[in-house]
Amino acid sequence: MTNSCSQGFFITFEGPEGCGKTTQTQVLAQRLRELGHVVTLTREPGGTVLGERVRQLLLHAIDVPLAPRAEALLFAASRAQFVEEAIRPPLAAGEVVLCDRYADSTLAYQGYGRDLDRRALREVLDFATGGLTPDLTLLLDLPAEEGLRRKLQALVPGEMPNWDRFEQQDMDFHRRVREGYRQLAAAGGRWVVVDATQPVPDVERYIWQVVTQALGNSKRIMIPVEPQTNCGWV
Ligand code: Z5A
Repeated sequence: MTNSCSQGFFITFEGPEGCGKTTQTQVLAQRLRELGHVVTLTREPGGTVLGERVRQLLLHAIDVPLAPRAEALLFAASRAQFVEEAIRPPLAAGEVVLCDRYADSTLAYQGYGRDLDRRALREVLDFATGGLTPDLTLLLDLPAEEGLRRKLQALVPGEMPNWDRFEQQDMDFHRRVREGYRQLAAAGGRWVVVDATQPVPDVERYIWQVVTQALGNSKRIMIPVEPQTNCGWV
C-alpha cells in the first residue's frame, strides 16, 4: 500500500482495550498544538456522521446479531468514508493527523480476535482506505487483563459496567487481540511498541520522544526545537 496524498503526517494509536490511547492522544495533540502544529485528532469507529452511526451498531446494538465477516465489512465501510472525509483533507493541508485506532484494529480484532482470513482482510482494508497507511503507528502494549482492570477501576463505586460488544468477549479473545498486535508490530517499519504498563507521564515522555524524532526525520513538517527536559525517557 502507498500514501498518495500526504503533505502532512499521519499517526495512529493502536492497542488492546484500556491501553491508554485516549489519554495519550489528547496529551500529544495539546503538546503539538503548543508548538504551532495544526492537529486533527479523531477516532475509529466514528469520526464522521456515518462512522458514529456505524459505531452505535457495532458496539452498542448488541441485540443485533453480527457475523464476524459482516462486522469486518461494517468497520471497512465506515473507514472508507472516514478516510475520504476525515483523514485525506487534513493530510493534504499539511496537518498532523492523530487517529485513535485505524485499519490495524481490524487485523487485530477481526483477524486475530475473530480468526478471519487475514490475507482477505488486508485486501478489504486496501480497498477501503485506497491504500492510505499511517506514517507512524504506536502500539500501546499491555496485558489484556490489565487493560480491562483499568476500565473497571475507572467506574465510580456502585456503578455497574455497561460493556459493549467487544468488552463482553471472553479473556481469550482479548489475549488473541493483544498477541495479534504484537505480531503485526514485529514487522517493524512504521510500528513502534510502547510499554503501556508504565505510569502515564512516562508513557507520555516516550511517545513525545518517538513522535518528535519521526516528525524531525520527515521532510514534510518542520517542528520547532523543544527544551531537552521534555525528552527524558530511557
Ligand atoms: N474495533 C474493531 O473490532 N475493529 C476495528 O476495525 C476498530 C475497532 C476500528 C472501539 O472501542 C472497539 O472497536 C474496540 C475495538 C473495536 N473494542 N475493544 N475492546 P472504543 O473506541 O469504545 O474503546 P477503545 O478504543 O478500546 O479504547 P478504550 O477502552 O476507551 O481505552 P483507551 O482509550 O485505550 O484508554 P484510556 O481511556 O486512555 O484509559 C483507560 C483507563 O486507564 C482510564 O481510566 C485511564 O485513566 C487509565 N489509564 C490510562 N493510561 C494509564 C496508565 N499508563 N497507567 C494507569 N492507568 C492508565
